[in-house]
Amino acid sequence: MRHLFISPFFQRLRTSVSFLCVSPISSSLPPTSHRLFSSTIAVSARKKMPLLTESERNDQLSGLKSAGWKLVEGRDAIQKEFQFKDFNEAFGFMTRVGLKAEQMNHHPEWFNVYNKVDITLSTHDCGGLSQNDVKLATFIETVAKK
Ligand code: H2B
Repeated sequence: MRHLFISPFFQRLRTSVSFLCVSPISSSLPPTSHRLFSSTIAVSARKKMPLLTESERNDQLSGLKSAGWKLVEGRDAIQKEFQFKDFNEAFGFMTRVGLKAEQMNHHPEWFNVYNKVDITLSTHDCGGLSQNDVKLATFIETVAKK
């Protein structure tokens, strides 16, 4: 059985690796005849985020709770509702959070009506709260305060 070693660098990235290859067209042709071909292999392995440990929960969720984040009943997730002056401000906030979420490849569950944005954070890959939720919630707080 063959094993493919994927370094931690690639585990954190979903990336693609392209390579160029030069190979003889046929053994019957002179060795100077070559064809070029390229190929792309996708390295899509991603490191699974672990759930927050008990001490991480105590240390890192307490600050977010003071900022108004609440534990969701019946699932391992946090939730907070944000209110803005109008839709323009709410949508500007969602745009900034959305761009960060895409950069992190970690996306909020959210619901917007006019000037309100209700956000729930949880990590689907591990079925609960992970460092990604703490990181995104902390970023959301900095954006909301602006
Ligand atoms: N967002 C959240 N909140 N949790 C995840 O586990 C998650 C995500 N995983 N965004 C990512 C995308 C995964 O579904 C894709 C396939 O990379």
